[in-house]
Amino acid sequence: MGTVLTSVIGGARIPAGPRSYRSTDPSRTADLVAEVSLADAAGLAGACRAARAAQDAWRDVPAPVRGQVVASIGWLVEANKPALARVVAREVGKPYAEALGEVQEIADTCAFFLGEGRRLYGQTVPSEMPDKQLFTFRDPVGVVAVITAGNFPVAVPSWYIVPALLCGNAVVWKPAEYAAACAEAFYQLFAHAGLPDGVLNVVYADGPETYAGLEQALGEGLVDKVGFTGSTEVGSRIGELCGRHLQTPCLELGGKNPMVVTEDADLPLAVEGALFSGFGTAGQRCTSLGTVIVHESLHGAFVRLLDEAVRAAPVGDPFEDVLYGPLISERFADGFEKTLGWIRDGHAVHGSSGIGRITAANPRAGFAGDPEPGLFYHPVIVDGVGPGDELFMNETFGPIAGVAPYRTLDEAIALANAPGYGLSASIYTTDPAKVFRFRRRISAGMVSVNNSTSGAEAHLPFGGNGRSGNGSRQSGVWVLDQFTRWQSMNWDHSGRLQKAQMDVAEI
Ligand code: UN1
Repeated sequence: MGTVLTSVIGGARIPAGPRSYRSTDPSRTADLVAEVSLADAAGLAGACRAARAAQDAWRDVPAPVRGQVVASIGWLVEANKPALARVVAREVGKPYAEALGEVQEIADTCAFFLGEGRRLYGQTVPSEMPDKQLFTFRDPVGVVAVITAGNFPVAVPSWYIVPALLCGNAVVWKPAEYAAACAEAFYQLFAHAGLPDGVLNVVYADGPETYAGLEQALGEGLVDKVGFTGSTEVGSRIGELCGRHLQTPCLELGGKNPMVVTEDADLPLAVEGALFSGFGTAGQRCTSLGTVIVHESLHGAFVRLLDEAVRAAPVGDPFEDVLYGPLISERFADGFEKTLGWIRDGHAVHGSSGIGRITAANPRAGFAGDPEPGLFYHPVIVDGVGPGDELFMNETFGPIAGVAPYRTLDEAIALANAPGYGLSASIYTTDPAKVFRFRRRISAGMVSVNNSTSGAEAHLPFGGNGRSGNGSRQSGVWVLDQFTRWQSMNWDHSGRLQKAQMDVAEI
């Protein structure tokens, strides 16, 4: 590659610092995709200062005009869809077809918020006094700090950045360093859409420096809203930090997303859904399936069919027609090794010719003889998990799914709620009464009926409860409440001093 990517602050590249990160291709880890210079805490705080300076003018740009900028971003993304998807598939190992879908999600988000520029409605509200009018206005919060993971390296950032900009905020974005090439390609498209300098800043940094920089920026009053997508552990630290500064961040954290299969379900459809939700994207979505909770009458047949489907699923080169590719980076592979360590004796393990890294007989097409096998893992089904197991209770982020049998629907719902996450949940059933009981009693921000736990559309509220977040919702009109604050105004044109609660009009 030769060049080292550096952070963009106030429209200018900052000089490369002493520390850097090498982002490699997870399909062949010897191949460098991007080398990125890591900023320190002061760099992140400096970016927040630049954002603060730029926001003043950006907030005055009329919202419909900001909407036009968002529209331009959407067109640029559409026009560069294959190129951006290739970077995503290469750097984080996502199958190319899924990577195209991910890029489409940015364009969809832009299409939605283009219209919102002309609809950033306030209200006119009647007053209790005559000749007095009340109004509400949405105002930008100011500077938004966005910290994102690399499993959706371009779509998830767009869920924050596009509406934040549309609402008149300036943004400091800290992408995952192991998805730096994706971040750079994404930034280039935004930069060509006519954003003024400093309105979107990109800071490449590692976790500890990001936390320290955020602490400094919050202390100096340079950040007004934090948006974070990542692990529950880091999210709770960020939540604590924001709380000290009286801020409520937007937190989109882990999931242990259950799928309940009732006795009347369409079994092949449920198996197909479990295959996609559990093993698609190598299980590396926050919405990926955690545990399938199957009625005891179908349990044996379900495990057999899922096992067959998983064994038949192609795993390998993300540019081939595969169900999933490698894990995203060494860090994700290390995390998954830990998960595999949780599988204790006493559980029936199905799913493939082995547990762990795929080395011999590597299924990647066209890479034969490659000395570096890549971060490919066998799919694993663990039957008979329950609330006593780490695997049942915690997010795994890898190609693994647990299975637990149940007798009554209420028992299934209790099992589904037991891990205490609350992002997405799915039920396969043909009985509407079960659908509505499940919907009411499950703790989940998103419920699917006869569909995968993953695959939310870009204009529905996205977010979770419990260990999955702090109740904030992204996407659609709901996210406007994250990136704007309501201001009320009363205007008295009576020519007298009318006092609220004291001068109520008589009839
Ligand atoms: C995530 O993994 O952080 O619903 C987001 C889905 C995707 C987004 C997942 N549209 O599966």
